[in-house]
Amino acid sequence: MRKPEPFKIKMVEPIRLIPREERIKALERAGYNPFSLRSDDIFIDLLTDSGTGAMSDRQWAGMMMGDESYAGSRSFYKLEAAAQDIFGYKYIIPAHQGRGAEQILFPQMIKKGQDVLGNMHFDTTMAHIELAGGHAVNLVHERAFDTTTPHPFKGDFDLEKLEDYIKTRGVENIAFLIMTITCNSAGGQPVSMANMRAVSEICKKYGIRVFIDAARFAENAYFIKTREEGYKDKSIKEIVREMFSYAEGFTMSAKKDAIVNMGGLVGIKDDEELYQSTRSIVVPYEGFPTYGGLAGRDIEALAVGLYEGIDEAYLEYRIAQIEYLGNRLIEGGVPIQTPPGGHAIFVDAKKFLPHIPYYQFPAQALANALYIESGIRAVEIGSFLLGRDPETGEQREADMELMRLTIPRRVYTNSHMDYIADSLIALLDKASEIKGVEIEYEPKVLRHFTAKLRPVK
Ligand code: P71
Repeated sequence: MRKPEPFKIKMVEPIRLIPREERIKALERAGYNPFSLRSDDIFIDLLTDSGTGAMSDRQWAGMMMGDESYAGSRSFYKLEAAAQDIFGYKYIIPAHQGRGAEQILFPQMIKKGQDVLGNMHFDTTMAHIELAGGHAVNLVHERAFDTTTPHPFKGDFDLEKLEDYIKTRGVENIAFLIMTITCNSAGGQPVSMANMRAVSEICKKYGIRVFIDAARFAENAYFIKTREEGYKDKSIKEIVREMFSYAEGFTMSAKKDAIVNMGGLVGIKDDEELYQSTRSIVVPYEGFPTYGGLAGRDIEALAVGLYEGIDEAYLEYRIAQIEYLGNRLIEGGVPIQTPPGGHAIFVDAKKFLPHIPYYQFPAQALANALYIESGIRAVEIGSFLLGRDPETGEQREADMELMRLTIPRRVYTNSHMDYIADSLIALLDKASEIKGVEIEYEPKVLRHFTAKLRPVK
């Protein structure tokens, strides 16, 4: 029997589906880029799971207890104790969000021209690596790109590729390695404990430092518990502790698995020198090291949210909801990355719209069609997001053209999931009428946020 949500609803936020004619106009005004839509024009918002979760009554109560002291805030010490307890790291520094954490840690560790190895870097992470003069190298296993064949850990590194790369490129040209758990860009796919352990052993052998991009660490831990041999009787906390034992530090967007609307963290296991230098860099960029760009009340909510995010009953509900949507889509014949990921369903737009080439951004075209069809906002994770080669200016072709249906935490019910599935299944019949899009205007860095597009004639 399927279990219901492990919470009841205390407050609601009305949403409204505006008429189709208005949706057509709203999308035109937005330059055919869902990022530029106004939220009032959206019925169900699946742009991101980042900062869009619903906080609990306990988190809201915590907000009232926030200590707004500029330095030495009581709320900071509560957060520090929670993070030390969960991750087993000595040093914790708050930041305003994930990219704030990246911005204070990465430039210290990258020399110009060095590579940063990863399974698959997320776009803001890649941008911060490139801004610091480095190159982001993806070493995820090939099977991640085959959306139709399921595998329990599609976020895994290809260990052979990793070791070959280190040998040919030379250790001196590698700044560090970062494991993104779960692997967002591959479809919210988890990395197995065995893979994390092996990556860490390879890096130890060559003297390469290992970090974690911890945005969705709790969802990754739940997948290890339910899919990997030897972990079913371990608690989520025990699994998290082991995962983090394979790295020496992490950056974390707390807007995902810690279920807050704003926040981030840097964690450092025991390297006092790195901690001291990070503490001094955080001051000019984010603020005093006990608040890191956050209000005291945000820090209280984060301290509570870290524990709620690793609660097993919550994680069971969370992963089951994504799976429910995924299974409905599979039954309806919609091509998706299989198995369903931890935070989103990734629709394979190359398969959904085989007539649209990568340079006309099939997943963007599909997201636009879905908005017109039913007021749902999804997001493109493909060539449009990947952007141009910084050296040649050529449009890069992504390995996958995906449309992400990202599910906010504790926000929508399964009847919303049914509406999403019905809408996309209905679009299958109209797929051949959907046209590609081309760029009218684009900024240089992270263009997908503000670019303007138009449908191809
Ligand atoms: C996501 C986001 C947030 C986002 C980014 C771009 C467009 C729309 C929404 C952010 C991540 C992430 C990983 C693995 C670091 C960040 C940056 N993801 N690592 O997936 O997924 O964190 O947003 O707090 O700065 O929608 P930040």
